Amino acid sequence: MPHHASQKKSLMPKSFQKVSVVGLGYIGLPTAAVIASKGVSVLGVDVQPHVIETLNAGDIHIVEPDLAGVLRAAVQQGYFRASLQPEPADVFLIAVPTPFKGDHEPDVSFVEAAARSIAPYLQKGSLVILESTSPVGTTEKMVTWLAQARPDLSFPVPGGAPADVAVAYCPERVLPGRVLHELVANDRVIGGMTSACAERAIDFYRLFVDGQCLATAARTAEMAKLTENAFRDVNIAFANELSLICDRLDINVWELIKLANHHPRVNVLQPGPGVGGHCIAVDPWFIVHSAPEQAQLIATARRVNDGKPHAVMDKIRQALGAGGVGRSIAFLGLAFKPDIDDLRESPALEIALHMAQEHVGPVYVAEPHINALPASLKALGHVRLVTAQDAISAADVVVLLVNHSQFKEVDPGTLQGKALIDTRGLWS
Ligand code: SAJ
Repeated sequence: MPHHASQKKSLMPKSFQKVSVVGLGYIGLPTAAVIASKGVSVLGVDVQPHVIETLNAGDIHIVEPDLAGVLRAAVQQGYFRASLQPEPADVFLIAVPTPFKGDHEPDVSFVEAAARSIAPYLQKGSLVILESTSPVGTTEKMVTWLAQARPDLSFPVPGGAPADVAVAYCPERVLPGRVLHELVANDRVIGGMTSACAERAIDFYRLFVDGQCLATAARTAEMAKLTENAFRDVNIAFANELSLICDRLDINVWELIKLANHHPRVNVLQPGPGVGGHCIAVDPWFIVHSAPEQAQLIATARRVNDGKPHAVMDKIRQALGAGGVGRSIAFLGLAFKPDIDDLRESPALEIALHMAQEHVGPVYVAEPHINALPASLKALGHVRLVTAQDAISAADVVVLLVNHSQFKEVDPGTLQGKALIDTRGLWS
């Protein structure tokens, strides 16, 4: 280990000298890299061999500004290493996916598998932190799984006595595209199984967080994360519903919102083609699933936002008209939000794919952040990935799905005579 590295290490509290991050995705990997950049020895654990190989070679498998440099430095200086197998550590931080299955039922099986995989390596004094967005009660379940696997150790119960292992829930709050900055700058909600667990976890987060660390109970912290994303979802649903109402009443929704937002206590968000990504369109269902009778508004907001792509598709069908067979469509943008390359759970992709499946005429797609069409679109045969200008020139109907900065530079003159559906208000 280089000389300056061991100097840094000596500044670390003794109890946090080795950290294991389980799950090296959009949250786990940046978190592991930032902790390693502080001179702490980090082992990243993941179930995918190609992820382990990529990271140990000093490369990254996800797109996030500035992450590549931080990770590469950590690997070169010997502070970060990836493995398929957990090892003993002082802190275990779990950041695995929590999707939903079937009828929006949360699937915490990855959390269970991660907890069982680290259980053999726990010892007196270990700290286990869950960061995955989880239904309320998951941290308590995790304690049960750990305790089953390790009857030789004591684990905390809410309000109970001190235990051998400390357990806390600490949700991530970072915005894709700004992760490295927000990981350090954002305030953190830190929910301990007991207040001693919360204090221990706060000592740990202090290693790399500049924002406030706010102590609470694990259940409250679980709900806080779900609340934040449900709040945004409900507010976007309000904007999306307004856009439908304004279509019916022949009012420009963008102008309307701008005007309403001049009120000192009104801040309406922006309508769009629907809500995408892997958080806001998923997490509110965790609340609905745990309290279906009470969570009426949250469930309705989800349905409003999930319904928006269908309303956009109806508009496209109308614009194509009865003689739509030979007409051409341009879709501008496939990502789930502006200026990123992430197509996961993207309403733009959903709309482009559905329409391309039912439309026999030419379909042009402009998405400046990708080099090749997703397989689902490519397989159709009549869809081409082109520049925005080429797509507009070739199309009868132009559908703007994502407000990428690049699309702002489109010459409005080239839109003349085209049927225009602007789902983001970029040209309205
Ligand atoms: N959207 C609109 N109108 C708006 C704002 C957003 O239609 O006015 C759409 C976007 O286009 C996108 C979707 O909503 O399709 C979600 O985008 P986003 O930027 O609101 O959020 P995410 O999914 O990138 O990140 C969110 C953030 N949560 C909140 O802002 C409350 C982030 O802080 C979380 O860490 C992240 O979810 C997460 O991982 O949970």
